[in-house]
Amino acid sequence: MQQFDLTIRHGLVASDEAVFEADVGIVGDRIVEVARGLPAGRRDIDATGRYVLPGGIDTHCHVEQRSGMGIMGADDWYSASVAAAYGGTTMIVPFAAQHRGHSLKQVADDYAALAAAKSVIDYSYHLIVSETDRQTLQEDLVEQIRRGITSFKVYMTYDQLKIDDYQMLDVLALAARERALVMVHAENNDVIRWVSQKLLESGRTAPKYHATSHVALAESEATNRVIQLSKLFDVPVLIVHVSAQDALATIGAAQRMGAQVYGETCPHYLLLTEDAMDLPGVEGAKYCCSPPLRDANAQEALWTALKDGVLQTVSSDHAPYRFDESGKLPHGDATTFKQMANGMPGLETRLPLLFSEGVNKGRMTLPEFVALSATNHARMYGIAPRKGLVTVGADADIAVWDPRHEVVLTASGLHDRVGYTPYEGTKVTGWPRTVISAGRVIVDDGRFDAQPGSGRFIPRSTPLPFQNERALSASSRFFRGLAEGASSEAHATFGYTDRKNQN
Ligand code: DUC
Ligand code: ZN
Ligand code: ZN
Repeated sequence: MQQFDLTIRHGLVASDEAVFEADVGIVGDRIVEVARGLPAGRRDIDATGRYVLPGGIDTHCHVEQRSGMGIMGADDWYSASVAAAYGGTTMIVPFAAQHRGHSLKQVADDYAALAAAKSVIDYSYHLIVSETDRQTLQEDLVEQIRRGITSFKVYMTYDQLKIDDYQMLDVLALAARERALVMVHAENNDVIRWVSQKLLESGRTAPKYHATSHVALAESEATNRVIQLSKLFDVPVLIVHVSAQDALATIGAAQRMGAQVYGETCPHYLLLTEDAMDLPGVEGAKYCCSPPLRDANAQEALWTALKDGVLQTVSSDHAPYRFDESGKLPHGDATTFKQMANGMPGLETRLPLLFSEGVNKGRMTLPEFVALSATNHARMYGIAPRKGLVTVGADADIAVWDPRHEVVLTASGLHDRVGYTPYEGTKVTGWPRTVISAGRVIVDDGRFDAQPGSGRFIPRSTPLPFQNERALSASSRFFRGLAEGASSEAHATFGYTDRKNQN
């Protein structure tokens, strides 16, 4: 019988479909057996009374990245990956962000070097694309996609990052050709700009006006617009950080009509409301994110959308801005809602909150938790089958959860460098007590053991939405061809002629 380097025995293993009693045998960085009655390995973990789950994958977090406003987050690849690991996450996929005028290739190369030097867990990254010139799209982006960076984010808002509809069409056509997943920050820039300007002119500067300016219809309008644009090429899009009912309804309706649209939400939209921003002074800035927190009805709709499959992933959108002049408050107490860095920390708390509020409160099953925290991320972003399930052949990325362990969340008890948590004093039930990354036990009952740079870059393959080949309509073949500058004869072979397209 095979000698294992590591075994996890007597626990309940869960996949995205089932929960079953099994032991897990690991050799090197891989899972080599999942079966009952395995002998103890060189190291043996007793998982009696515990859940043995795939390590979480966080496909939306901001690490060592400058925001559109130019504000640097407090976490680097080391602190972010340590915090992620403590919270049961064994792979992160943050963003290499292109700011205007910068070379996408240079941005990606610089970011790769930072990650390689510091991450303690496996990683990849997406790109943020803010330029749509030929070099960016046809050269640099294509090169990155081919080396395994198969997703990128674009913004429909923020003057410094946003692309317009014309640019969006270039991006979507490129994504269709290269089979890369476009992640969209969908909010209508002009609605936000107009409302913000009027609020500021009338002296309404407090944090709570952030929510007023990012009104829900700005989100649903942009969500609808990018879905419609994606239909020109029949290309998948994923709407990140969905916060409100209208946007959800738009996504659900488009899915029912056959559009390839996917969605993500985050714990803060499920658990906090905009009331948190209405605190004395600028305290509410801690809860300022975009899109903003909404209300209890939105929360209910989001929980339902996770159950119904309208949304596929729950990510942290960890945005590590400190509550001081380096982050949230560039002008101290005089900072207006328009000047505050957008976003809140959440890498370490993402899974404990989802487990406690989701599984333990009966809002989702354990397999649903596994899907939303790991398996769906792996599939959507081309990391499956290597990661996202406790299964033979997969990387040994595993979190052993004690479903009854209680923790009161405090900033000082967490491992990021943000200095505050939006969940200060919140009690969660259920915690990942042992965390294994590629066969290494890196968190063991509060003790951490991994060196900076020990995480590995994971090249990603084609995202799942592109693997479900489906026949393209004549129209989308025509417009895909048009994007490539195909001749009118070629168009005719697509079965959709120039004449048909004249109106
Ligand atoms: N979008 C994000 O994805 N994160 C933080 C702020 C934002 O606008
Ligand atoms: Zn965003
Ligand atoms: Zn984000």
